[in-house]
Formats: sequence, C-alpha cells, structure tokens
Amino acid sequence: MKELPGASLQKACRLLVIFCVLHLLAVVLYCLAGSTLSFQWSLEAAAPRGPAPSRKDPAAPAPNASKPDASCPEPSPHLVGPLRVEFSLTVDLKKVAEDNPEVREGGRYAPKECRALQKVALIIPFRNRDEHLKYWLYYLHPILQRQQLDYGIYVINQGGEATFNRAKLLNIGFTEALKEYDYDCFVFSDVDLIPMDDRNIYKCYSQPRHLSVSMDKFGFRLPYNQYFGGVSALSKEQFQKINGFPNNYWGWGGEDDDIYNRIVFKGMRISRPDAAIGKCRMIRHSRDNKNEPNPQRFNKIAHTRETMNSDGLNTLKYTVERTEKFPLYTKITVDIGSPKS
Ligand code: UDH
Ligand code: NGS
Repeated sequence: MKELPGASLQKACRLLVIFCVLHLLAVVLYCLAGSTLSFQWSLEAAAPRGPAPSRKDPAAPAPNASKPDASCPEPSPHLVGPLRVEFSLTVDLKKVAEDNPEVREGGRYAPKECRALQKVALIIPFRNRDEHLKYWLYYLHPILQRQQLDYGIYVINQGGEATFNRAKLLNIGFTEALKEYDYDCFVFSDVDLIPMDDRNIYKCYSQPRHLSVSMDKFGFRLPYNQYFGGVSALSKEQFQKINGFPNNYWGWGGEDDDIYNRIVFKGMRISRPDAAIGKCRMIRHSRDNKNEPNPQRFNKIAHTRETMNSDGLNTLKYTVERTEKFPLYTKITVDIGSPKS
C-alpha cells in the first residue's frame, strides 16, 4: 500500500524529536563531567601544600604528554600563587616522603612531563636546626615540584664546635653539588625561611637573584636596599665570576653584604621579585650558640674589593666527614676548620 504524504512527514518529525532528545542528553552529560573536573581542580588549588600533581594520577594534567622532550612551559601550569604558611603543625618526615612519591633518594626530582628549564641545587647552611629543616622540606618539596624544576637538596652540616660560618658552608655546597650533577643554578637558602607564594621561582636569572625580599620579620619589606641575606640564587657562571662567597666570615653578620659587594664590583645587578610575590615567613628562634655577632664584620665588608679575588672558591679548604642520603635530602657533614686555622 502506498504511504500517504502526511504519514511520512509525521515519521520525519518523530525522528527529529528523538535526535534532539539524544543531543540534549549528550550536552547535559558533557556539562556534568566538566563541572566535576573543574571542582577537582579548585580543590587542588585550595590545598597548595600537597605534593605536585603526579603523572601516576590519571586526573592530573599532562602537558606535553605527546612530546616528553619538550621544554617545560613558562610559567609552570601547576603554580597556585599565595600559600598558607604556619609553624604550629607537627611535621613527620616519613609522611612528607609519602606525600612526595616522585622525590628520589637524596632529595632529587625532575618533572616527567617535560624537560626542566634549569637544573637547580638548593644549598642549606646547617647546624643543629632539625626542627626547622622539617618545615623547610615539608613546604619546599611541593613548591619546587610545582615549579617544574630539576632539583636536588643539599644540607651542608658544619661538624664540630667551632664558630658557625654560613658563607663557607655555601661555597662547599656549590662544590659538592657539582660533583654529583651538572647543575646550572644554585639557590642558597637559610633553613628557617619559607616562601609564601610559589610564583617566587627558585631558579636563576640573567642577574643574581635575591628571593627573600619581603620577610615577615621585617614587616614584608627590604630592611635596606643592599640586603642580600636569606635566600638568593646565582647561576654557575655568576657564582664563579665573583669567586664564590667569602670563607673568612666566622659568626653572625656581614657575609651577605660582602656577597652583595662582590656582585656589584663584578658589574652585575641584583634582580628581585616584586614585594607581593617575594613574601616569606621566618621560623622564630633564639640566637644559636657559637654564632655570635662577628666584631670584624664592618671592617671586612669595607675591603671586599681587595679581598674577593684571594678569598673564595679559589681558596676553599674543607674535608667531608660524612655524606648521608635521606629520602628528602642529602646531608653532607664537613670539617671547615676554625677561625685560627
Ligand atoms: N644556621 C644553622 N645553625 C646555626 C646557625 C645558623 O643552621 O647554629 C644556618 C641556618 O640555615 C640559618 C642560617 O644559618 O637560617 C642563618 O643563620 P643566622 O643566625 O645568621 O640568621 P638568623 O636570621 O638568626 O637565622 C639571626 C639571629 C636571631 C636572633 C633573634 C633574637 N630574637
Ligand atoms: C645587617 C647585617 C647582615 C644581616 C642583616 C639582617 O646589619 O649580615 O643585618 O639581619 N650586616 C652587618 O651586620 C654588617 S637579621 O635581622 O636577619 O638578623 O643579614
């Protein structure tokens, strides 16, 4: 029997309605899936102290997944900005290691999803500050991973009872880290300073970089224009150009001003992040034993120009007593002598 023209029109209309319903369903499902993903993302951003996104996690973004040899993007897509930093919690290093499963023994990490822009050795001058070190590792590992750096943590522990010598320990850190890996950048950080914004990238720039520019203890401002203490970053070339840091500042104060002088005398400038991004917190503490203010410091910083070529990397002497590889850092205990030797 021949179909009437009205009946075929009805059939066409039914098909169109079915198609529209299916389309609507598909759109609703797509939107629902999208909102779940963005909800997960905002949770990650609200908990910036967690570990860096892991490639083992299927929900983690995989930039450059199709070309793993590509350089990491700048800025890193994992940065979250301002961070909550406090020192009332108890840090368990075993838990920190579990939360940062991609950190390798000795405190080494490199992003898997792309090639890091820089190979950075983080050098910490140290003696008897284990509680501070726990906080530093707890906060810094996730930050450094989000910054997509190829990095290693070196704690340079002054052995013995002699007066503390921060700058000499930093010279040793530079020398020892280079024996282990071809680092191109060195970040020198006091153990008690934690950045409050992960956009303060712990890497090197075309000029020596001062990173701790906005400390809570100074009311979030520089204490003076030439201040270069706390956390700083120098490339291998910049560090060698100034003959490293001075070895002869025993006790507290002045060594950072000498380093500032060296940089300026070699025709370089200090680069800094802006005050908001450069905010950081210091863990409050009392003065350490054997790190009394150095009475010679004012006289010494008045003579950097004459002393810098004969006191530094080219005159560095020490012996390594012990190297220990912990899950989150490498600890190198050194004998650096004493002021008289
Ligand atoms: N450091 C140690 N152990 C020491 C001394 C210094 O690990 O015994 C390291 C540590 O990384 C520290 C850095 O060297 O962060 C600089 O130490 P510092 O004593 O020069 O500077 P800081 O700002 O203290 O930590 C200054 C004296 C604080 C007196 C405060 C009185 N309220
Ligand atoms: C200066 C010191 C620096 C020191 C800075 C901040 O006076 O080494 O204070 O010190 N220079 C001299 O003493 C010549 S702080 O307030 O962090 O203890 O870094």
